[in-house]
Amino acid sequence: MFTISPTARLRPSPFFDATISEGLAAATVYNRMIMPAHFGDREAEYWRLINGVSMWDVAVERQVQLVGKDAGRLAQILCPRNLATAAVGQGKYAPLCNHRGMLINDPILLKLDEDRYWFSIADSDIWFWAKAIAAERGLDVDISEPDVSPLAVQGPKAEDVIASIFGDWVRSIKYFWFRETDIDGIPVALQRSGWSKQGGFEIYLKDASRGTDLWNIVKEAGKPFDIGPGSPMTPERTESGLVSCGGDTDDNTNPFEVRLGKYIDLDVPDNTIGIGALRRIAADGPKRHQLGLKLEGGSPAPLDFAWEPIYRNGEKVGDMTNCVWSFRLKQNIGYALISCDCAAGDTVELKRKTGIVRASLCELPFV
Ligand code: THG
Repeated sequence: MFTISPTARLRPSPFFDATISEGLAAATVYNRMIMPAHFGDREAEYWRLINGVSMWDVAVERQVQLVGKDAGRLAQILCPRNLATAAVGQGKYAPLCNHRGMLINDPILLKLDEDRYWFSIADSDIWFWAKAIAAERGLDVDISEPDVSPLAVQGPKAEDVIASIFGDWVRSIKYFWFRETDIDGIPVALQRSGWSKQGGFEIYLKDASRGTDLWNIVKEAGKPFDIGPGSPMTPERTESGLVSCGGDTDDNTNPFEVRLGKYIDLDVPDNTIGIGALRRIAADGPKRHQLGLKLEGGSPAPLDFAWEPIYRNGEKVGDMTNCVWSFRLKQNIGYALISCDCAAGDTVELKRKTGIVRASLCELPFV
């Protein structure tokens, strides 16, 4: 259809050459980097994730590193989840909000040391934000982007592939915990994590010059398990109820509306950004919530670039923020960000480009 023109502003991943060799067929842009989207057969890539093992270039999950005496203080100022209990070697899902209590990113926070952290970020410029807040608050912390690029290995056979590379000790790594290690002289951090509910690991490459080497090590170790290239998989993440921050959320979406309230601790210190607003929002009670949508009609019709309005009895009640063909449910499914007056079981109407489509609301996850 078209190609993306290279420019120095658009940083390639260390795995870029490898993904081109694998036959990259489509890409998107995320954190001002190119992110592989698929390799030509979405359905085969989907079933490989569900039944086997898939490897994904997710270097776009860029790291914002905090180092120094006040690194932990800054992490807590940025994040309205209580981080006091995080241990060295532990990762935590750590939604970030602005001063209005609206979501701006949903990183995983890795605590590498008492005074060293990485925010592994979703698609927004948290390094600007972190630097500005640290300067305004006069904190003793250095903020940088380290040479770190995650490679995800996901699916029910991922653990066997990772164990065959690193050893059986990886089997006892707990969810979101990680260890720094190396393989063939390539420095990495290995974490049990990844943006799917099929299980797996992420290998954080710590030397960008070794991207193709690491890709080939995983590819070779995965051969007995029929590994193949893939990417963060919209059908699977939708079936599984994972949130895409910036996709399912906008500038006016708070964490309680998209099922992230369990990661917000209202008793974090008063200097945490957005906590005052979040306490008010929690006290007022939710106005909107996130539900699943099951669309009538058989043909695959994904959401393209924008949210689509949802109506009930002629009145706009919310937006469909995501819509994709589910290979397991064999229907179009999506997410509704919708008035709390609407509940699972209700029928609504979508005004789509193709015309009016009826849909029923359900609880998430679908599977
Ligand atoms: N891996 C790494 N960094 C990332 C992502 C990733 N940064 C951006 C983006 N993805 C962050 N978003 C999420 C969202 C959800 C989860 C992981 C990353 C997730 N959630 C589980 C759930 O919702 O069920 C568990 C969360 C919990 O209970 O702690 O896994 O993929 N490196």
